[in-house]
Amino acid sequence: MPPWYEHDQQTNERLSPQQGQQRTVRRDRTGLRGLAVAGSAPARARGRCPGTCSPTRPPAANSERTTVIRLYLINPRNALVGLTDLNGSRWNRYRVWKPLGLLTLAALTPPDWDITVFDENVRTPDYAKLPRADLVGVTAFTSQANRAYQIAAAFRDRGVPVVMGGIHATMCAAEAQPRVDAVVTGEAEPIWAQVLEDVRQGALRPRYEGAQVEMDHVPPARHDLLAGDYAFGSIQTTRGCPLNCSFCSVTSFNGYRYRQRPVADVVREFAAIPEKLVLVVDDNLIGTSREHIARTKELFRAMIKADLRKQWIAQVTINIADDNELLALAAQAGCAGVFVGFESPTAAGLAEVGKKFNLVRGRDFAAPVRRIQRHRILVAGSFIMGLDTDKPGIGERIAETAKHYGVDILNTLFLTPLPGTRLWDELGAQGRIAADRFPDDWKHYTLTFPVARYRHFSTAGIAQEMETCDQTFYSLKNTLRRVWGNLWHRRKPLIALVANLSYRRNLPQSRKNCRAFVLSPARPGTGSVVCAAPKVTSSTRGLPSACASP
Ligand code: B12
Ligand code: SF4
Repeated sequence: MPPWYEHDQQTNERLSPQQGQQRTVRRDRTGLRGLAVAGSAPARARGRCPGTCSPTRPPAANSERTTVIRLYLINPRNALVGLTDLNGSRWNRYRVWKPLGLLTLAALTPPDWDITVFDENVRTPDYAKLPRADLVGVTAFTSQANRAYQIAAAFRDRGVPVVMGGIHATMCAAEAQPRVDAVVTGEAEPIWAQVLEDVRQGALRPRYEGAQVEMDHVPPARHDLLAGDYAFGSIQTTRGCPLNCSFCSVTSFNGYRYRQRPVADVVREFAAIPEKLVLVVDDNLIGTSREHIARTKELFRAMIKADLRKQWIAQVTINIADDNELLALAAQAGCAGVFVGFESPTAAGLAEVGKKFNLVRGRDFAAPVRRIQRHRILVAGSFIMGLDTDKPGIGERIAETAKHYGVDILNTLFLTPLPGTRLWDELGAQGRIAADRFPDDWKHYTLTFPVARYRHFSTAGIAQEMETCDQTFYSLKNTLRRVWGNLWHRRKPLIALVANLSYRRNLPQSRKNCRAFVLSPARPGTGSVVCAAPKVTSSTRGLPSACASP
């Protein structure tokens, strides 16, 4: 045991086996509660290493004991969820989702850490009034990066070390590095315990690299930590995707190999989720090969046997419609809806984004959509607008195609170069990333702003196409017709109604934001690129898929 750790005489409690130490926290010389960290603000003020060199040890003198090591895990608010105005409408409870990454991180944290998870999409606390934390962990999608940096700065100013992880920190580690005390890249399962141990030792390093884990190493998330504010709980049953579509970061983050959690683990965790509605966050729940589908059936059978009494929604490939037994099992296991990424109404568009799976089948998706719906499962369709092959009129075309397919909900998003994707590299090389004042512009990377230079559209032109698409699909007449259809076929009419109404309700604000973006001053195009995707490590396996990501 390092000399600056002492026995907790108050409780005489032993730490978890993983940790094998006592629950103690030092006070540093400034009297601030918290552990000294290389590169943290007070450490720098005392002339220590700025955080890029080897670990710094805290002084042993003046140690004091307390019984709690306090960890705050924070999901920064993002503009997109901000749109949903939680207080404005109860329906919007259905549009905020638990940050599963943080709940997983919490599950990986030894029990002697006192964990609080803050989801700013629900409410933002006054951090200054909270008890002082010993460590802050912040996550971020790219669109949340600015807010994540603000949070980090506020805590670091008060001498609290901040660790950042998740997709943005992984793809833009060089950008994040100077703004936090430590960056954790990739999946955190193999490395988080080490980070915490280093914090205890006052020896936090600036960079930790996670790795793609076998799925029996993924612990059940701490669903107990965020309860009450959400309509949906969430769970993950697989990671990875073999396809690497041009616009998507899943393959560069989670790898090509489709990894499935043991069925028993999933069923046990499902049962522990307090909410009746659950989002299965997998990028493709059913997978693409025969083996994947056999495992999914096994999972559904186990869920039915466990009598979970949950309704859940998930992202799947359209091939779910090819297997009637799979559909029947899904419905019996509680499937209320599926997200399917159709991506483009044209074959050329599918080829452009690399969605070969949809293309190879080269079919009209109306019949498969109907087959899914016959099992009283809702279908949400996702399309991308702004492909090089898209021509003026694309807004109307997407809306009409979605109507023809008969989807219950439509989500159309602008083609957006997310860091770490092939699209990012391609558009970057062609000088076509228009919103590139980073990190400030990351707030526009919600896929709801036209941040690129589109081949056949001006920025205003493509924004207009999006308005046309939304107004056509979500016109009052079309919405009522859809919801009436749901009611008539007894296909989750309440969920369909809530989803359609909350989409409609948020459209004006969305439109306003988009117009403001279009009218903002011309962007100089600095091209300051500090993001690079990590190398994908697993080998390619399986067929291309067709999920709804992002
Ligand atoms: C569920 C999901 C959502 C949910 C969000 C739920 C939530 N509150 O988190 C919803 C539907 C709301 C959503 C919305 C969007 N999403 Co989304 N989403 C996902 C999805 C499918 C799963 C995320 C998840 O829960 N994974 C499971 C957990 C366990 O994994 P994880 O979060 O990666 O966490 C692990 C590590 O990253 C790490 N980690 C994470 N945080 C931290 C923090 C610290 C301190 C440390 C040490 C480690 C660490 O530890 C965890 C365990 O290994 C991912 C794809 C994917 N496979 O990840 C896309 C994904 C994250 N989404 C994406 C996008 C683009 C969006 C949208 C912009 C799209 C849109 N307009 O609809 C919005 C933006 C929302 C926003 N916040 O700004 C992109 C993000 C790319 C990027 N660079 O930002 C992804 C990667 C999909 C893609 N195709 O590229 N999404
Ligand atoms: S969009 Fe879906 S199919 Fe394509 S790479 Fe991403 S997760 Fe895989």
